[in-house]
Amino acid sequence: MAVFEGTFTQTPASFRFAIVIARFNDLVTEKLLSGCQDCLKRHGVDINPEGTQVDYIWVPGCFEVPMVARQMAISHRYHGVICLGAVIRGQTPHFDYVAAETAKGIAAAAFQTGVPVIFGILTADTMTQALERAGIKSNHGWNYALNALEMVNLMQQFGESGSGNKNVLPVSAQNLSLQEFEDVTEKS
Ligand code: INI
Repeated sequence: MAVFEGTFTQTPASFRFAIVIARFNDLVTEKLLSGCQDCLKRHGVDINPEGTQVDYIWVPGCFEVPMVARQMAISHRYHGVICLGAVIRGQTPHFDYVAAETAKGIAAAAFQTGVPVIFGILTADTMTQALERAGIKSNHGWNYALNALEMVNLMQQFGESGSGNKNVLPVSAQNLSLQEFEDVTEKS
């Protein structure tokens, strides 16, 4: 038998990430993004949006994150997808609906596609609490990037030997609908 675990030091330059960021509460989400980029960069990932390793996709709010994250995962252009957002409790039950749907949707995107989709959504009672976790005390964005590096490395270990992550299909099989994706992965 064996022990499998992801490492953080062997992220090939061929690995690609999508970062999906919610604009809502962008005072917080921009800081999460900075932390996330800092971690990726210090692990050797080229974070330049003009480069080949990271694409950035902005959406209105957390509720829209899962739909786009799933689409990015289905496209199979990426080894990992990082979702960043902040849901802050207000005076109404709105928080609960947004937070719950975002969590469920992100989990479904990963589960349906086999691509690591990181839940980088802060939930906080107040803006102060959120800011404390987005750079004032620590920056959870940094940890979300680390989680992504660990997961892409781990999934790589389950890939076919020599061909990298079997979940990342060749260019010819990219941009598929979920049904097309399932057909291709069943055959591969
Ligand atoms: N979106 C967030 O990202 N965070 C929140 O705290 C939030 N609250 O509380 O309302 C929020 N709402 C917007 C939502 O994500 C959608 O963008 C909107 O409902 C349109 O679908």
